Amino acid sequence: MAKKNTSSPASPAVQGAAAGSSARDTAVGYMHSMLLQRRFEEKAAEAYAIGKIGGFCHLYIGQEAVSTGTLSVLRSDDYVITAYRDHGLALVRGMTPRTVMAELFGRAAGCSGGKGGSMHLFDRKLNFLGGHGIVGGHLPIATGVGFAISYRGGDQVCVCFFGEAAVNIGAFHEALNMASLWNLPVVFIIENNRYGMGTAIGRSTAQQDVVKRAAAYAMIGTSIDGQDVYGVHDEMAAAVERARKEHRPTLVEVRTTRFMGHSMSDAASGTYRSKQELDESMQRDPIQLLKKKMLADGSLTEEHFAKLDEEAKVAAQDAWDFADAAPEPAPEELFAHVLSDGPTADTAGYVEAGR
Ligand SMILES: Cc1ncc(C[n+]2csc(CCOP(=O)(O)OP(=O)(O)O)c2C)c(N)n1
Ligand SMILES: [Mg+2]
Repeated sequence: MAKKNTSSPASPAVQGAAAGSSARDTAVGYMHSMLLQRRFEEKAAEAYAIGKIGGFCHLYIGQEAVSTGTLSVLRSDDYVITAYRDHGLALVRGMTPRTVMAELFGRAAGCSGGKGGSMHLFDRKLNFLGGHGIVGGHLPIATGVGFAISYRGGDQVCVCFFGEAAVNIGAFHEALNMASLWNLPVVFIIENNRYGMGTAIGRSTAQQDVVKRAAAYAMIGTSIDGQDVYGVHDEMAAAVERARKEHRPTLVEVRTTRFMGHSMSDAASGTYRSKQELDESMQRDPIQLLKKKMLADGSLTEEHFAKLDEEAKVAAQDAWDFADAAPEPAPEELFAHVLSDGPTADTAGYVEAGR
């Protein structure tokens, strides 16, 4: 695989949320994080429209407070796993815009060597375990990660994101049941945007109050507003603490809205949801809600907002330029990473220790 260039003009992590930061720095960090995700994906949409990105491409626009609020409470040795709507989470976890965009463009400098694309973002060093295309398929993996943490006596936590449609998949039941039975440190996060592709939750799910499912697994379940980054942070802090200290999993339902279509191949509204419904949801844009709060409490000015926004746009454009100029994978890469070559320098320790 070609050596990756990971340098980038903007740092994507939720800087301001680090312990000891001032309330203002935390707020600016949240804003930086959400703007970066938004402007990055707007660029990705543009690239998709002119054919620079192929395959599927599911945008996270509208849901940025969920990734920002949740990942701001994690340690770097915790684990993050998600479904295919993964660009925002990858950026907030610390993957560079260049590495993510190169993957979307199918270039060798991408995090998966350009062979995975939008749905398969992965970074072992960041404990970012994907990017999974099969609805609900990664939930048992999260439970397995929780088991591994517990077996080794660690105090890390695994946070697992999935859409509300995944609660109807059998793997949801298996994963939550085992996680609770074995007291595993996993936080299961339902990003409830009320649609699974073009199907409204009312047409697919008998119990629409999805968090009630927690009772079936003797697990604490909470429901929160996903557009308020502070609310997300606070609830996730409690759930992560419960996992880390008490070794108990939690089911958190985060109510949110995707502002775009299910993927780049369908319209944001006009088919399965009305423009009016979408317009009303967009009144609660997480970026605008945070901006309003910060302007009111004096932690932001219009000029500072414009500067942060410009930085995010520059980072997104830089990622595009980098990806566009990057080489495609070499033809022989077709045969690499198909079968295991055995232990590598990265994995040998685990194999030798029989773990
Ligand atoms: C097992 C399985 N069945 C069907 C699909 C096709 N599919 C892809 S996304 C999707 C909808 C999932 O919706 P949800 O879980 O609410 O996540 P969202 O897209 O809203 O983030 C479906 C049915 C799939 N990928 N995997
Ligand atoms: Mg959904």
